[in-house]
Amino acid sequence: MSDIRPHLINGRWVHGGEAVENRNPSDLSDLIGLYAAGTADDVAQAASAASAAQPAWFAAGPQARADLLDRVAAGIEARATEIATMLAREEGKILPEARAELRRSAQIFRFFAGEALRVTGEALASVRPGVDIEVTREPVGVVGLITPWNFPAAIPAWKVAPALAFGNAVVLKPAELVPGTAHLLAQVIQDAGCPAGVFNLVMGSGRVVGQAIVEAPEIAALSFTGSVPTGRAIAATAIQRMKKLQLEMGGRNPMLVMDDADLDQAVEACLNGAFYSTGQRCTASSRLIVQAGIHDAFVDRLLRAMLALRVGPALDPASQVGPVVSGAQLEGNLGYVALARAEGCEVIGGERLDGPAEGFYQRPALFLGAHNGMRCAREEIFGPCAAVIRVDDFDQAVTVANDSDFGLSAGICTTSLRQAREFRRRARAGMIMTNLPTAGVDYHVPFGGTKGSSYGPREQGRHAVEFYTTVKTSYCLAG
Ligand code: TXE
Repeated sequence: MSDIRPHLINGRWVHGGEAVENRNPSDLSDLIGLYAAGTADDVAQAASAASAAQPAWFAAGPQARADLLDRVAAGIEARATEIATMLAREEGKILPEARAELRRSAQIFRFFAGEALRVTGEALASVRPGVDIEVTREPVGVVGLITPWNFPAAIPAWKVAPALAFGNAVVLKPAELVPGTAHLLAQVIQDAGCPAGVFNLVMGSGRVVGQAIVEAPEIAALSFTGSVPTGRAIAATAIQRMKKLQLEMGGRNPMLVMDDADLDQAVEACLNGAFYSTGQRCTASSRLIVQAGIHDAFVDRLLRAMLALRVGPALDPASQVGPVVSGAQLEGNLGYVALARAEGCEVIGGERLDGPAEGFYQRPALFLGAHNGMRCAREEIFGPCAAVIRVDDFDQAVTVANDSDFGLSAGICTTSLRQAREFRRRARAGMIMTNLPTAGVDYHVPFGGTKGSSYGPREQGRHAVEFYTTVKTSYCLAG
């Protein structure tokens, strides 16, 4: 029982009855640990503790909140190697990527430490003489945070940090596959002196713990990152309960490679965007829309670079691409590889690979000769697979790019200022990249998309205040 990593509820480490195994996708014989699987009762306790703690946390003022977030940032930095190793071990991301994610998580906490001090309001004269009006921001109360497995540190960080900065209390549920990183993050937050009940961690399944968070009456707002079907299901329940919502879901992000692109730059951007982090990024460049004149040279170069990528264990310094996160995800990816063939693509790569130990290794894949009507080019795969779509000109490229249910990130490789500018205006996506991979964003600016990719206010940067606060308008007749 004591070997089971506990939840953090009301400032205490709480052991649950059930436990789930956390296994390393690079080596299935490596049992990382047993983690408590929460119940609806655990969530009820966490939500009620959060609700009791939240008013004092807001009243403590912005300096106390800024100081805590600063100490959390320092705590993450102090334990960065330990947490990054856990992240690489449980998610399969190679260690340099895991380290970069931890660095970014600390930066996010520091950024929001500053933002705690920068919440602004407005003062206006009323249309009625002698009356003053003040518009101020207040916390929404208790927020429920439901996070995915692909950024086990950074996504919890970019939800927890603004929530706490603006005076909310939190119940966090990490994805089932990656409780270890969240558990270490919870230790850091606890060790930094977070008041009891202000931050709560309940681990476990989406069906039980996630559902209970969505339904808990004390929880006023929900921020979710994950798949489209889960996002839709959460939204349906949350709307019935009038909860504030922020959903970040999938992408099938287009990357245009125009005839005038710098070939080296385009190959590097597409290699990174499509295959780094094993393609498991919602911003991955998974539709490569390539103009006819550069198509063959580009595909030839990209294929050679792709086939040279070293797929291997996350903690092996020689690895450039880690394993797929889970058996179910690998099965899904292999299914899309077979589908791409059945739909008429020439598929290079994509097969399951043997590693030094039993794990979920897959060679990156390109689906050549794809068109935008194919399922293998339209649906989110979330693995190291990219479809290559040949187009004649810029207008066709933009039309194909925008013909998607998603609209998260969109990129263009071109040396033409006119085309780059035109693309920025016409692309229907929340984030536009010129001569850069569609993935890889800064932490101090808004993150989010259009259409099926996102719902509700943007995450990150100064825009995060929209979701994590509510506005109060006060009228005062003096004297
Ligand atoms: O996601 P889920 P999964 C996509 C990607 C991937 C697919 C499945 O295509 O192949 O989703 O991944 C919790 N009520 N993305 O199954 O199920 C769940 O426990 C409340 C894209 O991991 O959406 C986890 O914490 N919560 C994505 C979180 O929701 C529920 C990143 C996400 O899980 C719940 C990850 C419920 N009923 C996957 N059911 C991105 N856009 O970055 C599940 N959860």
